[in-house]
Amino acid sequence: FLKNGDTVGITCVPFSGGQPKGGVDDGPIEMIRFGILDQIQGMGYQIELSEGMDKYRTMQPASDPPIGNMKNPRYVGMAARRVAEQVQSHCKQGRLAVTLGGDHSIAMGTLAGSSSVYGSDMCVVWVDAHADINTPSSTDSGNLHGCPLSFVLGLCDKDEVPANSPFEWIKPCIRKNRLVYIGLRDVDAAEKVILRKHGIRAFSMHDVDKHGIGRVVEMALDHVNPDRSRPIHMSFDVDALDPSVAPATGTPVRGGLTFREGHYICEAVAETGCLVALDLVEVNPLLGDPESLRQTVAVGCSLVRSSLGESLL
Ligand code: EXY
Ligand code: MN
Ligand code: MN
Ligand code: MN
Repeated sequence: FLKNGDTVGITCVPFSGGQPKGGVDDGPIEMIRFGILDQIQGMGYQIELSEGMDKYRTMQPASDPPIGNMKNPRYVGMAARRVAEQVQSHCKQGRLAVTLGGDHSIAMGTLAGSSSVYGSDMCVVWVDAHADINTPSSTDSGNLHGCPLSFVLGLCDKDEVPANSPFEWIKPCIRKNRLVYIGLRDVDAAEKVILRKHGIRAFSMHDVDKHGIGRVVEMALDHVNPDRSRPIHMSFDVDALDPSVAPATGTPVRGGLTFREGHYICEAVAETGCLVALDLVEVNPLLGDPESLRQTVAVGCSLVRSSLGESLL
């Protein structure tokens, strides 16, 4: 799909309401300071930036008490809805939609937005240490960055998303057999039940060790996109990488992807020519020393460039 002169539509989402740690809302600005916009243009793309990124901070409601276990539900629901509109607008205009987070709760918006244009044939490659598939009732932490997939897959019961819910606007839009995970290693017991019940395919770090990253990516793509003809939305949580590679993130889990394994996934997806949307989330510049920050921001930018085909010859 992607050619020199094509347009990348970039949405910056300085948002941290899906989890308790401040700082992840500065992820996008740090990536911009590091030069991500110039880097993408330097690869030959035009760029279009969604407007009003500051609005994600000012739209926080004055009062936002929990609904059930869910924390900041109105803020998360409203922000994700705006993300959905911005991503949808890029996709409608044929731009590759790149979204820079922010915590991973914003993916309910990115996926709602991209799938509204590409339909239910679109497949999702979710690269993460975590499964992010808790439902409003299964989440122990109440942090909505651990829940985005349950909403877009339509796994929530009616009483979990009633008529006046902040998430009522999210329609089931991703098919269970069009979702595949790579990198999992910290999955809640309730999430394992959900994955098994719905037959959702997941390649954990155990699978990466066993088969190697080349084979894992091939099997993952064969599952969701056997002919390499369907549009792909990749949602890349930087905590999929080992904390030695990406230390500045809110929920690090040891035993993660190496620098090369992470990049290999991006390169292989770029190689399909099917990428239509990319999320790069959970970079938290406040966590750790200046060198951890620089390293994490740098690797985030480099994963974006690889997904846009930088390393293909
Ligand atoms: N499964 C845990 C929870 O639901 O709280 C941890 C979720 C962490 C989510 C990070 C961003 O990927
Ligand atoms: Mn995540
Ligand atoms: Mn994660
Ligand atoms: Mn838990």
